[in-house]
Amino acid sequence: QNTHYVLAFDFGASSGRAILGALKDGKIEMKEIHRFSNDPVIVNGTMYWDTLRQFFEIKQGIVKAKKYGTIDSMGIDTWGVDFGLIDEHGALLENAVHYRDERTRGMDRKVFTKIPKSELYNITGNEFNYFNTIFQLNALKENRPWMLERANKFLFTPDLFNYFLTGEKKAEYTMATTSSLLDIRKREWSEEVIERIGLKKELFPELIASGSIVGPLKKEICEELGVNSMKVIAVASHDTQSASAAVPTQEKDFIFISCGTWSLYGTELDEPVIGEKSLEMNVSNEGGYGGKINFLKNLTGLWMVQESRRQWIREGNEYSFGELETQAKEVELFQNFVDANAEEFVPSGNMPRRIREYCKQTGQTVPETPGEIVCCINQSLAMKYRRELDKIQYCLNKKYDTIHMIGGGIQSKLLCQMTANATGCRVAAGPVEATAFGNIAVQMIALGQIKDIKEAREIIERSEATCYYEPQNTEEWSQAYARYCQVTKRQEEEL
Ligand code: LRH
Repeated sequence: QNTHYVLAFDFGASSGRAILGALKDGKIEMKEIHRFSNDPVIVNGTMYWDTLRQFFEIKQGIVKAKKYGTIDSMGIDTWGVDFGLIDEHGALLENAVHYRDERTRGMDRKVFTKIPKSELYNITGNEFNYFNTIFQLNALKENRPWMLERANKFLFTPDLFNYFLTGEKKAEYTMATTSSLLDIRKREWSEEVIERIGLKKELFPELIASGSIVGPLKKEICEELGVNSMKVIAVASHDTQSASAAVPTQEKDFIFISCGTWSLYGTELDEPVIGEKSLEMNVSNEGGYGGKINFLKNLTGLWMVQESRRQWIREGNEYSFGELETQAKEVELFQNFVDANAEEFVPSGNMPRRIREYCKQTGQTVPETPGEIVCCINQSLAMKYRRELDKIQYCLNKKYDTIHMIGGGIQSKLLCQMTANATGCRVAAGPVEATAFGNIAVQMIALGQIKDIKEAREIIERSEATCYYEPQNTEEWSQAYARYCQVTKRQEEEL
Protein backbone atom coordinates (compact mmCIF):
# COMPACT_ATOMS: atom_id res chain seq x y z
CA GLN A 1 0.00 0.00 0.00
CA ASN A 2 1.29 3.44 -0.93
CA THR A 3 2.09 5.40 2.25
CA HIS A 4 1.59 9.15 2.25
CA TYR A 5 4.37 11.19 3.82
CA VAL A 6 5.20 14.73 4.69
CA LEU A 7 8.80 15.86 4.41
CA ALA A 8 10.38 18.03 7.10
CA PHE A 9 13.64 19.91 6.75
CA ASP A 10 15.17 20.95 10.02
CA PHE A 11 18.24 23.13 9.79
CA GLY A 12 20.40 23.52 12.86
CA ALA A 13 23.45 25.69 13.32
CA SER A 14 25.85 22.89 12.43
CA SER A 15 23.81 20.32 10.53
CA GLY A 16 20.52 19.84 8.76
CA ARG A 17 18.22 16.91 8.22
CA ALA A 18 15.40 15.76 6.02
CA ILE A 19 12.85 13.63 7.84
CA LEU A 20 9.83 11.81 6.50
CA GLY A 21 6.78 11.66 8.68
CA ALA A 22 3.67 9.52 8.41
CA LEU A 23 0.68 8.91 10.64
CA LYS A 24 0.41 5.27 11.67
CA ASP A 25 -1.75 3.72 14.37
CA GLY A 26 -2.31 7.06 16.03
CA LYS A 27 1.40 7.88 16.17
CA ILE A 28 3.75 9.93 14.06
CA GLU A 29 6.45 7.74 12.60
CA MET A 30 9.61 9.47 11.50
CA LYS A 31 12.48 8.44 9.34
CA GLU A 32 15.61 10.50 8.78
CA ILE A 33 16.48 10.15 5.12
CA HIS A 34 19.16 12.78 4.65
CA ARG A 35 21.66 14.46 6.96
CA PHE A 36 24.22 17.06 5.97
CA SER A 37 26.62 19.43 7.60
CA ASN A 38 25.80 23.11 7.62
CA ASP A 39 29.09 24.89 7.80
CA PRO A 40 29.39 28.64 7.91
CA VAL A 41 32.09 30.04 5.66
CA ILE A 42 34.23 33.04 6.55
CA VAL A 43 35.18 35.15 3.53
CA ASN A 44 37.11 38.40 3.90
CA GLY A 45 36.19 38.58 7.55
CA THR A 46 32.44 38.03 7.14
CA MET A 47 30.78 34.86 8.40
CA TYR A 48 28.27 33.64 5.82
CA TRP A 49 25.86 30.78 5.56
CA ASP A 50 26.40 28.69 2.46
CA THR A 51 22.90 29.45 1.21
CA LEU A 52 23.09 27.74 -2.17
CA ARG A 53 24.65 24.64 -0.66
CA GLN A 54 21.79 24.56 1.84
CA PHE A 55 19.33 24.73 -1.04
CA PHE A 56 21.24 21.96 -2.80
CA GLU A 57 20.79 19.78 0.30
CA ILE A 58 17.05 20.50 0.24
CA LYS A 59 16.96 19.23 -3.31
CA GLN A 60 18.94 16.15 -2.28
CA GLY A 61 16.41 15.49 0.46
CA ILE A 62 13.52 15.74 -1.99
CA VAL A 63 15.21 13.32 -4.37
CA LYS A 64 15.91 10.82 -1.58
CA ALA A 65 12.33 11.11 -0.31
CA LYS A 66 10.65 10.16 -3.56
CA LYS A 67 11.52 6.47 -3.38
CA TYR A 68 9.54 6.00 -0.15
CA GLY A 69 6.10 6.78 -1.54
CA THR A 70 3.88 9.78 -2.09
CA ILE A 71 5.11 13.01 -0.57
CA ASP A 72 2.14 15.27 0.00
CA SER A 73 4.00 18.27 1.32
CA MET A 74 7.24 19.65 2.66
CA GLY A 75 8.12 22.26 5.27
CA ILE A 76 11.31 23.93 6.40
CA ASP A 77 12.36 25.21 9.80
CA THR A 78 15.63 26.91 10.69
CA TRP A 79 17.27 28.98 13.43
CA GLY A 80 15.83 32.46 13.86
CA VAL A 81 16.72 36.00 12.83
CA ASP A 82 18.84 35.49 9.67
CA PHE A 83 17.77 36.50 6.18
CA GLY A 84 18.64 36.96 2.53
CA LEU A 85 17.97 39.95 0.28
CA ILE A 86 16.45 39.55 -3.17
CA ASP A 87 16.82 42.07 -5.98
CA GLU A 88 14.02 43.19 -8.31
CA HIS A 89 14.77 40.32 -10.68
CA GLY A 90 14.43 37.79 -7.92
CA ALA A 91 18.15 37.08 -7.51
CA LEU A 92 19.78 36.58 -4.14
CA LEU A 93 22.09 39.56 -3.57
CA GLU A 94 24.59 37.73 -1.40
CA ASN A 95 24.77 34.74 0.87
CA ALA A 96 22.92 35.14 4.15
CA VAL A 97 25.22 36.42 6.87
CA HIS A 98 25.51 34.31 10.03
CA TYR A 99 24.03 35.74 13.21
CA ARG A 100 27.36 35.17 14.94
CA ASP A 101 29.08 37.53 12.52
CA GLU A 102 30.62 40.51 14.23
CA ARG A 103 28.68 43.09 12.26
CA THR A 104 26.11 43.42 15.03
CA ARG A 105 28.59 44.32 17.78
CA GLY A 106 27.66 47.68 19.25
CA MET A 107 24.61 47.98 16.97
CA ASP A 108 22.21 47.88 19.90
CA ARG A 109 23.46 51.25 21.14
CA LYS A 110 23.17 52.70 17.63
CA VAL A 111 19.62 51.41 17.23
CA PHE A 112 18.63 52.81 20.62
CA THR A 113 19.58 56.30 19.44
CA LYS A 114 17.01 55.92 16.66
CA ILE A 115 14.40 54.34 18.86
CA PRO A 116 14.88 54.10 22.62
CA LYS A 117 15.17 50.62 24.09
CA SER A 118 11.98 50.77 26.15
CA GLU A 119 9.98 52.11 23.21
CA LEU A 120 11.29 49.38 20.95
CA TYR A 121 10.47 46.75 23.54
CA ASN A 122 7.03 48.18 24.05
CA ILE A 123 6.21 47.70 20.37
CA THR A 124 7.99 44.48 19.53
CA GLY A 125 8.09 42.67 22.88
CA ASN A 126 11.40 41.15 21.76
CA GLU A 127 14.24 40.67 24.18
CA PHE A 128 17.56 42.23 23.25
CA ASN A 129 20.06 39.82 21.83
CA TYR A 130 23.10 40.95 19.90
CA PHE A 131 21.93 38.96 16.86
CA ASN A 132 18.36 40.24 16.41
CA THR A 133 17.49 40.99 12.81
CA ILE A 134 17.03 44.67 13.58
CA PHE A 135 20.69 44.94 14.61
CA GLN A 136 21.80 43.09 11.50
CA LEU A 137 19.76 45.38 9.25
CA ASN A 138 21.03 48.43 11.05
CA ALA A 139 24.58 47.23 10.46
CA LEU A 140 23.81 47.08 6.74
CA LYS A 141 22.19 50.50 6.83
CA GLU A 142 25.24 52.03 8.49
CA ASN A 143 28.04 50.19 6.77
CA ARG A 144 26.77 48.83 3.46
CA PRO A 145 23.71 50.92 2.58
CA TRP A 146 23.96 50.04 -1.13
CA MET A 147 22.85 46.51 -0.26
CA LEU A 148 19.56 47.81 1.05
CA GLU A 149 19.18 50.14 -1.92
CA ARG A 150 19.54 47.23 -4.31
CA ALA A 151 17.25 44.98 -2.31
CA ASN A 152 13.67 44.55 -3.38
CA LYS A 153 12.62 41.93 -0.82
CA PHE A 154 13.83 40.74 2.53
CA LEU A 155 13.29 37.02 3.21
CA PHE A 156 14.06 35.07 6.38
CA THR A 157 16.03 31.86 5.76
CA PRO A 158 13.06 29.46 5.51
CA ASP A 159 11.04 32.01 3.55
CA LEU A 160 13.97 32.33 1.17
CA PHE A 161 13.96 28.58 0.53
CA ASN A 162 10.18 28.61 0.19
CA TYR A 163 10.62 31.32 -2.42
CA PHE A 164 13.24 29.30 -4.32
CA LEU A 165 10.86 26.33 -4.22
CA THR A 166 7.63 28.07 -5.17
CA GLY A 167 8.36 31.57 -6.46
CA GLU A 168 6.25 33.05 -3.65
CA LYS A 169 7.76 35.70 -1.37
CA LYS A 170 6.09 35.57 2.05
CA ALA A 171 7.09 36.00 5.68
CA GLU A 172 5.94 33.29 8.06
CA TYR A 173 4.70 34.63 11.38
CA THR A 174 6.82 32.77 13.97
CA MET A 175 10.05 33.58 12.19
CA ALA A 176 9.10 37.20 11.67
CA THR A 177 8.63 37.63 15.41
CA THR A 178 12.34 37.01 16.03
CA SER A 179 13.22 40.22 14.20
CA SER A 180 12.30 43.08 16.56
CA LEU A 181 10.47 44.56 13.60
CA LEU A 182 6.95 43.44 14.40
CA ASP A 183 4.24 45.06 16.41
CA ILE A 184 3.67 41.98 18.48
CA ARG A 185 0.27 43.03 19.82
CA LYS A 186 -1.08 43.51 16.30
CA ARG A 187 1.02 40.70 14.82
CA GLU A 188 1.97 43.03 11.93
CA TRP A 189 5.19 44.62 10.70
CA SER A 190 5.75 47.76 12.72
CA GLU A 191 5.87 50.61 10.25
CA GLU A 192 7.07 52.82 13.02
CA VAL A 193 10.12 50.70 13.87
CA ILE A 194 10.90 50.08 10.20
CA GLU A 195 10.77 53.78 9.39
CA ARG A 196 12.80 54.87 12.37
CA ILE A 197 15.59 52.47 11.49
CA GLY A 198 15.50 54.01 8.03
CA LEU A 199 14.29 50.98 6.11
CA LYS A 200 11.70 50.90 3.35
CA LYS A 201 8.55 49.09 4.31
CA GLU A 202 8.08 47.57 0.83
CA LEU A 203 11.13 45.45 1.62
CA PHE A 204 9.10 43.30 3.96
CA PRO A 205 6.82 40.67 2.48
CA GLU A 206 3.26 39.85 3.39
CA LEU A 207 3.01 37.98 6.68
CA ILE A 208 1.39 34.56 6.64
CA ALA A 209 0.27 32.31 9.49
CA SER A 210 2.20 29.16 10.39
CA GLY A 211 0.67 26.25 8.56
CA SER A 212 -0.17 28.25 5.41
CA ILE A 213 0.39 26.64 2.07
CA VAL A 214 2.94 28.81 0.26
CA GLY A 215 2.38 27.14 -3.08
CA PRO A 216 3.15 24.03 -5.09
CA LEU A 217 6.72 23.04 -5.76
CA LYS A 218 7.72 24.80 -9.02
CA LYS A 219 7.31 22.83 -12.20
CA GLU A 220 10.92 23.29 -13.23
CA ILE A 221 12.14 21.91 -9.90
CA CYS A 222 9.83 18.89 -10.21
CA GLU A 223 11.26 18.26 -13.66
CA GLU A 224 14.85 18.75 -12.54
CA LEU A 225 14.44 16.36 -9.62
CA GLY A 226 12.07 13.95 -11.31
CA VAL A 227 9.40 14.25 -8.63
CA ASN A 228 5.68 14.92 -8.55
CA SER A 229 4.57 18.27 -7.29
CA MET A 230 3.92 18.67 -3.59
CA LYS A 231 2.64 21.45 -1.39
CA VAL A 232 5.24 23.67 0.22
CA ILE A 233 3.95 24.57 3.66
CA ALA A 234 5.22 27.41 5.80
CA VAL A 235 5.40 25.44 9.05
CA ALA A 236 6.24 27.17 12.33
CA SER A 237 9.44 27.92 10.49
CA HIS A 238 11.37 29.19 13.49
CA ASP A 239 12.82 25.94 14.85
CA THR A 240 12.07 26.97 18.42
CA GLN A 241 8.40 27.26 17.54
CA SER A 242 8.28 23.95 15.71
CA ALA A 243 9.75 22.49 18.91
CA SER A 244 7.32 24.25 21.20
CA ALA A 245 4.40 23.05 19.07
CA ALA A 246 5.58 19.56 20.02
CA VAL A 247 5.59 19.95 23.83
CA PRO A 248 3.67 16.80 24.73
CA THR A 249 1.17 18.18 27.18
CA GLN A 250 -2.52 18.90 27.36
CA GLU A 251 -2.04 21.57 30.00
CA LYS A 252 -2.69 25.12 28.94
CA ASP A 253 -0.07 26.49 31.24
CA PHE A 254 3.31 24.82 30.97
CA ILE A 255 6.95 25.79 30.91
CA PHE A 256 9.51 24.30 28.57
CA ILE A 257 13.19 24.39 27.71
CA SER A 258 14.02 23.57 24.14
CA CYS A 259 17.60 22.34 24.41
CA GLY A 260 20.01 22.42 21.54
CA THR A 261 22.79 24.82 20.63
CA TRP A 262 20.51 27.32 22.34
CA SER A 263 18.18 26.87 25.27
CA LEU A 264 14.84 28.47 24.65
CA TYR A 265 13.05 28.72 27.91
CA GLY A 266 9.49 29.83 28.22
CA THR A 267 5.79 29.37 28.25
CA GLU A 268 2.95 29.69 25.79
CA LEU A 269 0.50 32.57 26.20
CA ASP A 270 -2.43 33.94 24.24
CA GLU A 271 -1.23 37.53 24.36
CA PRO A 272 2.16 39.20 24.86
CA VAL A 273 3.28 40.31 28.29
CA ILE A 274 5.05 43.62 27.90
CA GLY A 275 5.86 45.69 30.91
CA GLU A 276 8.60 47.02 33.13
CA LYS A 277 9.31 43.66 34.69
CA SER A 278 9.68 41.83 31.40
CA LEU A 279 11.83 44.62 29.96
CA GLU A 280 14.06 44.57 33.02
CA MET A 281 14.30 40.77 32.91
CA ASN A 282 14.82 40.91 29.15
CA VAL A 283 12.16 38.32 28.34
CA SER A 284 10.97 37.93 24.75
CA ASN A 285 7.52 37.62 23.29
CA GLU A 286 7.96 35.48 20.22
CA GLY A 287 5.20 34.16 18.02
CA GLY A 288 4.17 30.54 18.35
CA TYR A 289 2.00 28.28 16.21
CA GLY A 290 -1.65 29.30 16.06
CA GLY A 291 -0.93 32.99 16.64
CA LYS A 292 0.24 32.19 20.18
CA ILE A 293 2.94 34.04 22.04
CA ASN A 294 5.93 32.34 23.57
CA PHE A 295 7.10 34.31 26.53
CA LEU A 296 10.67 33.13 26.55
CA LYS A 297 14.35 33.65 27.11
CA ASN A 298 17.03 32.90 24.55
CA LEU A 299 19.88 31.35 26.51
CA THR A 300 23.03 29.67 25.40
CA GLY A 301 22.54 25.92 25.43
CA LEU A 302 24.90 23.15 24.51
CA TRP A 303 26.89 25.48 22.28
CA MET A 304 29.74 25.51 24.78
CA VAL A 305 29.92 21.71 24.88
CA GLN A 306 29.68 21.46 21.08
CA GLU A 307 32.36 24.06 20.58
CA SER A 308 34.66 22.52 23.23
CA ARG A 309 34.28 19.16 21.55
CA ARG A 310 35.29 20.72 18.21
CA GLN A 311 38.38 22.14 19.88
CA TRP A 312 39.37 18.74 21.29
CA ILE A 313 38.92 17.24 17.83
CA ARG A 314 41.21 19.93 16.42
CA GLU A 315 43.73 18.88 19.05
CA GLY A 316 43.45 15.29 17.93
CA ASN A 317 41.09 13.93 20.63
CA GLU A 318 37.68 12.94 19.43
CA TYR A 319 35.21 12.25 22.26
CA SER A 320 31.56 11.41 21.70
CA PHE A 321 28.98 13.38 23.67
CA GLY A 322 28.31 10.19 25.62
CA GLU A 323 31.98 9.84 26.58
CA LEU A 324 32.14 13.47 27.66
CA GLU A 325 29.09 12.96 29.82
CA THR A 326 30.58 9.87 31.47
CA GLN A 327 33.74 11.80 32.27
CA ALA A 328 31.77 14.78 33.57
CA LYS A 329 29.83 12.56 35.99
CA GLU A 330 33.07 11.60 37.73
CA VAL A 331 33.93 15.19 38.58
CA GLU A 332 33.32 16.72 41.98
CA LEU A 333 30.39 19.15 41.73
CA PHE A 334 30.30 22.92 42.16
CA GLN A 335 34.00 23.62 41.71
CA ASN A 336 33.35 26.28 39.11
CA PHE A 337 30.61 28.11 37.24
CA VAL A 338 30.45 30.31 34.17
CA ASP A 339 27.69 32.47 32.77
CA ALA A 340 26.92 30.70 29.52
CA ASN A 341 25.59 33.94 28.04
CA ALA A 342 28.78 35.92 28.71
CA GLU A 343 30.01 37.73 25.62
CA GLU A 344 33.31 35.90 25.52
CA PHE A 345 31.56 32.60 24.83
CA VAL A 346 29.70 33.82 21.74
CA PRO A 347 32.34 33.40 19.02
CA SER A 348 33.40 30.03 17.73
CA GLY A 349 36.96 28.92 18.48
CA ASN A 350 38.84 27.63 21.49
CA MET A 351 36.07 27.28 24.07
CA PRO A 352 37.95 25.34 26.79
CA ARG A 353 40.57 28.08 26.92
CA ARG A 354 37.93 30.78 27.39
CA ILE A 355 36.22 28.77 30.12
CA ARG A 356 39.54 28.40 31.94
CA GLU A 357 40.22 32.12 31.64
CA TYR A 358 36.77 32.96 32.98
CA CYS A 359 37.31 30.68 35.97
CA LYS A 360 40.76 32.10 36.63
CA GLN A 361 39.48 35.68 36.48
CA THR A 362 36.66 34.90 38.89
CA GLY A 363 39.00 33.17 41.34
CA GLN A 364 37.61 29.67 40.92
CA THR A 365 39.25 26.28 40.50
CA VAL A 366 40.29 26.06 36.86
CA PRO A 367 38.78 23.05 35.01
CA GLU A 368 41.46 21.20 33.09
CA THR A 369 40.21 17.89 31.73
CA PRO A 370 37.32 17.51 29.23
CA GLY A 371 35.24 15.96 32.03
CA GLU A 372 35.86 18.98 34.26
CA ILE A 373 35.01 21.39 31.46
CA VAL A 374 31.75 19.60 30.62
CA CYS A 375 30.78 19.31 34.28
CA CYS A 376 31.39 23.06 34.65
CA ILE A 377 29.21 23.81 31.61
CA ASN A 378 26.35 21.54 32.65
CA GLN A 379 26.12 22.72 36.23
CA SER A 380 26.34 26.31 35.01
CA LEU A 381 23.48 25.74 32.58
CA ALA A 382 21.37 24.14 35.28
CA MET A 383 21.97 27.10 37.58
CA LYS A 384 21.14 29.45 34.75
CA TYR A 385 17.87 27.58 34.27
CA ARG A 386 17.07 28.19 37.91
CA ARG A 387 17.77 31.90 37.68
CA GLU A 388 15.76 32.34 34.49
CA LEU A 389 12.89 30.33 35.94
CA ASP A 390 12.78 32.85 38.78
CA LYS A 391 12.64 35.68 36.26
CA ILE A 392 9.84 34.18 34.20
CA GLN A 393 7.84 33.36 37.32
CA TYR A 394 8.40 36.87 38.62
CA CYS A 395 7.13 38.46 35.41
CA LEU A 396 4.08 36.24 35.24
CA ASN A 397 3.40 36.00 38.93
CA LYS A 398 3.16 32.23 38.68
CA LYS A 399 4.94 29.13 39.93
CA TYR A 400 5.70 26.03 37.91
CA ASP A 401 6.50 22.65 39.41
CA THR A 402 7.33 20.78 36.20
CA ILE A 403 9.65 21.78 33.38
CA HIS A 404 9.25 20.13 29.99
CA MET A 405 12.67 19.65 28.44
CA ILE A 406 12.63 18.91 24.71
CA GLY A 407 15.16 18.65 21.88
CA GLY A 408 18.51 16.99 21.26
CA GLY A 409 20.07 18.35 24.45
CA ILE A 410 17.92 16.09 26.62
CA GLN A 411 20.04 13.17 25.52
CA SER A 412 22.29 14.48 28.26
CA LYS A 413 20.72 12.78 31.27
CA LEU A 414 23.21 14.67 33.39
CA LEU A 415 21.84 18.01 32.25
CA CYS A 416 18.24 16.91 32.83
CA GLN A 417 19.00 15.67 36.34
CA MET A 418 21.04 18.76 37.19
CA THR A 419 18.16 20.93 35.95
CA ALA A 420 15.74 19.15 38.26
CA ASN A 421 18.18 19.51 41.16
CA ALA A 422 18.92 23.17 40.56
CA THR A 423 15.33 24.30 39.97
CA GLY A 424 13.61 21.97 42.44
CA CYS A 425 11.15 21.15 39.65
CA ARG A 426 10.32 17.80 38.22
CA VAL A 427 11.72 17.51 34.69
CA ALA A 428 9.62 15.81 32.03
CA ALA A 429 12.07 15.14 29.21
CA GLY A 430 10.89 14.40 25.68
CA PRO A 431 10.64 14.30 22.78
CA VAL A 432 14.24 14.44 21.59
CA GLU A 433 13.04 15.14 18.07
CA ALA A 434 10.71 17.92 19.12
CA THR A 435 11.46 20.22 16.19
CA ALA A 436 10.89 17.51 13.60
CA PHE A 437 7.69 16.40 15.35
CA GLY A 438 6.41 19.98 15.38
CA ASN A 439 7.32 20.59 11.76
CA ILE A 440 5.61 17.35 10.67
CA ALA A 441 2.55 17.87 12.87
CA VAL A 442 1.94 21.38 11.53
CA GLN A 443 2.07 20.04 7.97
CA MET A 444 -0.40 17.32 8.91
CA ILE A 445 -2.75 19.88 10.42
CA ALA A 446 -2.49 21.95 7.23
CA LEU A 447 -3.31 18.86 5.17
CA GLY A 448 -6.27 18.00 7.37
CA GLN A 449 -4.72 14.74 8.63
CA ILE A 450 -4.63 16.01 12.22
CA LYS A 451 -7.43 18.14 13.60
CA ASP A 452 -5.57 20.76 15.59
CA ILE A 453 -2.58 21.43 17.83
CA LYS A 454 -4.26 19.76 20.79
CA GLU A 455 -4.63 16.53 18.88
CA ALA A 456 -1.10 16.94 17.50
CA ARG A 457 0.31 17.12 21.02
CA GLU A 458 -1.64 14.01 22.06
CA ILE A 459 -0.24 12.15 19.08
CA ILE A 460 3.30 13.31 19.84
CA GLU A 461 2.91 12.27 23.48
CA ARG A 462 2.02 8.76 22.30
CA SER A 463 4.83 8.73 19.75
CA GLU A 464 7.81 9.03 22.12
CA ALA A 465 8.06 8.07 25.79
CA THR A 466 8.72 10.90 28.25
CA CYS A 467 11.49 10.45 30.89
CA TYR A 468 11.02 11.96 34.32
CA TYR A 469 13.68 13.35 36.63
CA GLU A 470 12.84 14.15 40.24
CA PRO A 471 14.85 16.83 42.06
CA GLN A 472 17.62 15.48 44.32
CA ASN A 473 19.99 17.14 46.83
CA THR A 474 18.13 20.41 46.45
CA GLU A 475 19.63 21.84 49.66
CA GLU A 476 23.17 21.45 48.35
CA TRP A 477 22.19 22.89 44.99
CA SER A 478 20.57 25.90 46.63
CA GLN A 479 23.72 26.65 48.56
CA ALA A 480 25.81 26.34 45.44
CA TYR A 481 23.35 28.60 43.61
CA ALA A 482 24.35 31.48 45.87
CA ARG A 483 27.93 30.99 44.69
CA TYR A 484 26.82 30.81 41.07
CA CYS A 485 25.08 34.17 41.49
CA GLN A 486 28.18 35.68 43.03
CA VAL A 487 30.46 34.46 40.26
CA THR A 488 28.17 35.55 37.42
CA LYS A 489 27.29 38.94 38.88
CA ARG A 490 29.13 40.84 36.17
CA GLN A 491 26.91 39.49 33.37
CA GLU A 492 23.74 40.05 35.35
CA GLU A 493 24.73 43.66 35.91
CA GLU A 494 25.50 44.11 32.23
CA LEU A 495 21.92 43.15 31.45
C1 LRH B 1 17.58 28.30 18.09
C2 LRH B 1 17.32 29.67 17.54
C3 LRH B 1 16.92 30.64 18.63
C4 LRH B 1 17.50 31.93 18.15
C5 LRH B 1 18.78 31.46 17.51
C6 LRH B 1 19.43 32.37 16.53
O1 LRH B 1 17.98 27.41 17.10
O2 LRH B 1 16.33 29.62 16.55
O3 LRH B 1 15.54 30.67 18.88
O4 LRH B 1 16.65 32.54 17.24
O5 LRH B 1 18.50 30.19 16.95
